[in-house]
Amino acid sequence: MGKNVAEKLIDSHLVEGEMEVGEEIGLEMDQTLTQDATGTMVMLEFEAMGIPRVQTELSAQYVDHNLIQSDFKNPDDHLFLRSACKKFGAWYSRPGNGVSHPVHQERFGEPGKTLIGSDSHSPAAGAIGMLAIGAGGLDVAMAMAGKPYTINMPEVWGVKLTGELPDWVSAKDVILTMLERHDVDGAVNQIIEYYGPGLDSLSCMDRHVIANMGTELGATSTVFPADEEVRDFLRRQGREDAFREIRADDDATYDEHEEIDLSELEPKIAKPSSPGNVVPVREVEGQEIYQSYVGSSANPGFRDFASAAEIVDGYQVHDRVSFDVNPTSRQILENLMNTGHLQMLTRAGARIHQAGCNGCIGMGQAPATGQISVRTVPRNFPGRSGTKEDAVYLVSPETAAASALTGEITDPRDLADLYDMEYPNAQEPDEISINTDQLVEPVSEEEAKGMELEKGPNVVSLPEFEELQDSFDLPVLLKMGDNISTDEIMPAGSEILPYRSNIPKISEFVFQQVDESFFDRAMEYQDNGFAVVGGTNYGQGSSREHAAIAPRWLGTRVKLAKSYARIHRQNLANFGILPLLFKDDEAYDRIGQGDTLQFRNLRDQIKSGTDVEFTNADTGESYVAEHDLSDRELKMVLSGSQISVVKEEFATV
Ligand code: MIC
Repeated sequence: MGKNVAEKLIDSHLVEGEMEVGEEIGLEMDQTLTQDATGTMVMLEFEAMGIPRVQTELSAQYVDHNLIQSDFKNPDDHLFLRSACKKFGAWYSRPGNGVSHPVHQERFGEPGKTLIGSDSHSPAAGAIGMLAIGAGGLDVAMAMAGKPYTINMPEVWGVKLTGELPDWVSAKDVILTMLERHDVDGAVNQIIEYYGPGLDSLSCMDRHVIANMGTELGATSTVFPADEEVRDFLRRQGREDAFREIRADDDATYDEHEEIDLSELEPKIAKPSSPGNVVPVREVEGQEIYQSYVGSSANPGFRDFASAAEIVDGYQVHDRVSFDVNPTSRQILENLMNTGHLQMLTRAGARIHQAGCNGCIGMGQAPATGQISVRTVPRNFPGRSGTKEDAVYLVSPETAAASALTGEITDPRDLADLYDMEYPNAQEPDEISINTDQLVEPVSEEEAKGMELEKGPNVVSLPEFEELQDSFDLPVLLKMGDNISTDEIMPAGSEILPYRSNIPKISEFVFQQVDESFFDRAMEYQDNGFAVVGGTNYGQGSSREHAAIAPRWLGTRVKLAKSYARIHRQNLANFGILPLLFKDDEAYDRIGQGDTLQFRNLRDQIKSGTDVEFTNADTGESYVAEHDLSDRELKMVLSGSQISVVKEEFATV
């Protein structure tokens, strides 16, 4: 039987298990991607494993998140990462060189290869026919050590694209349409594969937009075929040699199927505060905005900036609007300079920031209180912008630029009437300027011998976690609803991100968005432990393992939820928190914040089956929850963390 692209990629890297939907499979990982906000922890974990050099074909470390240097913390981390790259044999992309996902696609992406990244948007590389998966840092450290990455074999969901996008509508509107149809958990345990004639009009960076935000649908990954467009992309990057055609066989089938006629799409917008809260721009137009933001890994292409530039060219943005432009990379900045687009932006009033993630993760550029910010970024979870009462709307660059001009949410199609403007349809030039100067090559193993890791005072070693106890009385310290994101569990922002290398310190901010008293309450129970309750899709969003490590350090032993987001569930297991599932909604309804849950004989219960019985000491009721841990995951939970398991394994080699 014929294979689709996802199946071909999986098959060629399968080292454990069978390609049966739901079965645990092990995949060999050719490449790893780490960024600074998660990478410091990855390097500390890699160090803890005691392996001298990375075992992958290629590992690259980017510094793109923690760029503001308001004191020693972020620069300490940068130097630590530089030294770790030299010692362990990874590429180092210097601060200001650009956002990991697009830079990786341009410089190192290779059709047919696998990539695991400690950033949830790593699937963006699926744009050029790679199988790229986001994961927690520890899983990436394991891949750097040459270990296969384990997932449950996902379903493959084929999305056939037909037609061509109308003027003023672009790739962001395609993925927002998917989110409008399927919401933030619509593709859990699925790989989305786009195919069909509609692909011809989507460049590789357009595909990157769609693959990047497949994460917002909860997908394990997104893939596109490696076709002539991919060859051309690699040629422009001076790397045509890396091209290899990968297409679905003619008789390939999909587990799920869907069709999008691109010519029927219109500008879309995701309202606060969920990427799934999508409506046509028309429905919310006319509302006054404070900020228009262009950039991030969700709209990283030359065309995204050039389109915005051509829209504002010759005009001034509205005097109320902060028009923040975050170039993707030094290379794109250089190309925008060469073509004159940068000047169009600056003349129109754009505030040009250094190449990086910046405000996308609240590292600067926070909006004014309660004011609308339209952004081309991938997510708008509450408070992520750095402003607690924020109102972030996700849009295409066209909608962002149109709104910057008018000072209100504007459907870009109206520019034709309002400004007598033709659709710019900007495209990347055929010959581009290539700049690799800020990518530092790994040094040889010989040279790396004797090199030391440069650990400033901000880099604190990982705490050790004790094994799972057999009996617990755990108070429910917090009960939450559905779709709680990792931004709510472990917030980002310029104040908190610099503590990513310091678990005890960053733990002070856990659940700060949800309940400001959480940290103080948690400290009372740190030794005896506590439980936390959530609804469906618990832990959606980022791959940050800090959303598991910090709650664990505070004393979380058990989480109970209706369902978990894939990466967060794995991070919980990696750090010894037992992720239990409610068997029915009634138990969720009957457990209240403050109740004490009594677990007895817990180790035996989880070893001998999937059911876990426990009692509510306050009501006397008993419930049965379940776990879906594999034997491998069970070991981690029982021994307190995956690190203990790995240490034991390496000690016996
Ligand atoms: C994000 O977009 O949420 C982040 C910041 O890139 C995260 C990684 C992190 O928390 O460091 C992600 O997507 O995984």
